[in-house]
Amino acid sequence: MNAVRFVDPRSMQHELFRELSDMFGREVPMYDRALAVNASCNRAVCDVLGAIFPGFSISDDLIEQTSRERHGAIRIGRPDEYRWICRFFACFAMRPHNFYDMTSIGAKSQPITATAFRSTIQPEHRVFTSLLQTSYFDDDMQNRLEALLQRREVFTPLAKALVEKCEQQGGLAQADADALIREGTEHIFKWKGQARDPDLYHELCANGFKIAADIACFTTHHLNHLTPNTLCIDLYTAAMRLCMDEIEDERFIHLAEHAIESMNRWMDHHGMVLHFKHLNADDIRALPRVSADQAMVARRVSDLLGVLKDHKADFSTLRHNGFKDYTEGPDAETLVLLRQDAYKALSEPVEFIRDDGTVTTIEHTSRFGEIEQRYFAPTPNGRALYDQCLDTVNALLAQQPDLPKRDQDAFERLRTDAFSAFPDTFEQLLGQELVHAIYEPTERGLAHAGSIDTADLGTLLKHGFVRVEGLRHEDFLPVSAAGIFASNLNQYGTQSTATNKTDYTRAMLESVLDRPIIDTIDVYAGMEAESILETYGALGLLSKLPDSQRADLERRVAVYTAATTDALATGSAGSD
Ligand code: OOG
Ligand code: NI
Repeated sequence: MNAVRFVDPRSMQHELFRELSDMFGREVPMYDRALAVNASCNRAVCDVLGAIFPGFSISDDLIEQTSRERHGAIRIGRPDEYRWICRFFACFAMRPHNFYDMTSIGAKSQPITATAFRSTIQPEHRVFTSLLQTSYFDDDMQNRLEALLQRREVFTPLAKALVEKCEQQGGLAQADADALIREGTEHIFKWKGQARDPDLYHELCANGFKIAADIACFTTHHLNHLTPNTLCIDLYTAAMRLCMDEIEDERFIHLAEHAIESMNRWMDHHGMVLHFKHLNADDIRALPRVSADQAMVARRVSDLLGVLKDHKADFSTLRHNGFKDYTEGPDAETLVLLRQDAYKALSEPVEFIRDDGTVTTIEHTSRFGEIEQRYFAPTPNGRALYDQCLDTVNALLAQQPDLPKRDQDAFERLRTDAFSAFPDTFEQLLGQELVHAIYEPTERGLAHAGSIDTADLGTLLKHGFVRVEGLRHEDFLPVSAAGIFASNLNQYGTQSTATNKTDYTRAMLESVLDRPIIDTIDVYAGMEAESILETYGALGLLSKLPDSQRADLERRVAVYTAATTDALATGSAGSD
């Protein structure tokens, strides 16, 4: 039998995202303009990094690769559609990670539960995928929503056949892979600008359920944002505000210099390895580190301003609804999780077709322009500390909700104070067990293998027998996602109108998916434990490890292995 060559599912994934990005650029010109601004800002950041780390240089192509790493989001209406989307992503080696319950987060609640599809190991792309929970509504509304959703068919017979073929064969040949990606860009994720039932639409919006209107009244799922990666989010947001005519040159220069000075304070070799996953970590570690010279920073900012003026001309013809008031996440020097910002959802005309064939055009807002910068993955302790600091910020903000808009600098000071419980450097974060990392033996360690007399990781690091690299946070945050929903819908949150309230659980979403959802706490902890055991093994130190510690590490590896292999076993296509 002739073996068919299957395309590597990870290259299919990159291709899918490249195509989605092109599609989104054609659909939303603001997105393309924002990508250009991001590229110019990332170039400026890399030039400054070249001065801080003499010898560091990076080509425009590599910057483009680093900037490309993205996530997107779609909102799905029916459980059967949700299962199809899960099977679709499995063809691209993307599996459900984490359960996000938006139904019970206080004032920000939405009738949504969600998961994110991504690769488990070294993920580059993710799609936050929501499912509308119709049981959140009273019986009458539930029936109307379900009846309307029942009338659409987003997955074409071709898309279904290709997904099934991929599952049966264990992969797809090039022509089939291309065809499946085309199904994505031409149907599943495409904005058609068409919807049904304007009366239901108005009723849902008037009652605060814009999110349900955005899902149920449309004939496809439409991608609502695609988020590129910035190397300095504060620089990017200042640049976007300038291009969108929200701030003057002077203010841009102030914000940009401030952003770069901040980066100059915290960016060390660990931060560099974290931000440049495409580069060789050893090459980065070998670079010297000096401090940025202020005059050089000022010159680079002034050059960037010149470039941005050209971009600004391209923005002048575009309608938009402004930039979000503040960046979600921790302050700029708390190096955990992620920070996100966005230009707000655009108002776009949608043709609503009534059953009698008459057409009404309504301005709908759902597609927005997000950006993100990712940091270290927190341990459960780190996450708890983050939640505590964020609660403090939110309590203070509740007393003066207009602060970020009125006085951005004062808001940033407030947030920096609230997050001061976090230490400043990766090494301190690691020392306090607030972030996850992976370890490996060094050449020096291997040369001493067998004669090392301590199994204490801190001491091994100090003696240069072991090196450590922080794990990047690869997921979302329920609270930040809720912030994104709220600001883009211009509606804060909703309450369930059902007579009998449902408790939405992860098991319920798993049964919709017909496969387990991977809990990434297990993944980060498991990767860390595995690297520690391998390091001890290579250094001949396993026997020096106290029994209880070894058992704990082995348990973490077992949980991680079980979670990831389970997810692979159920549903066959693709692999990491
Ligand atoms: C998803 C919002 C979640 C994020 O970055 O937190 C998200 C949506 O608006 O559909 O993408
Ligand atoms: Ni997002």
